[in-house]
Amino acid sequence: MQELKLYYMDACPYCRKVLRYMEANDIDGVKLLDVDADPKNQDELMKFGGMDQVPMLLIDKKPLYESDDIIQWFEDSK
Ligand SMILES: N[C@@H](CCC(=O)N[C@@H](CS)C(=O)NCC(=O)O)C(=O)O
Repeated sequence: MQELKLYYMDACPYCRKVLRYMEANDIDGVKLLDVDADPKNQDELMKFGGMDQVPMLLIDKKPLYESDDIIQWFEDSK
């Protein structure tokens, strides 16, 4: 089973789009990490992704940016 973590911010419309998609499609098993709520999450975003942009889905320590690509990845994983 893959380890999945979504780095996001509440105020980010692209993040909300991904979160809405996940809710509508009953996708669970993804750890949600708010980068504004905890500086540790922001540090991890930079450590694993290298780019200060959310949303970022970390798939077994591999970063995937771009909300549309993240949604497509979930679609392909169905
Ligand atoms: N095209 C990207 C846009 C993501 C984006 O612009 N995210 C903003 C927050 S809403 C961000 O992280 N901005 C910080 C930055 O670009 O440095 C997507 O669809 O995921």
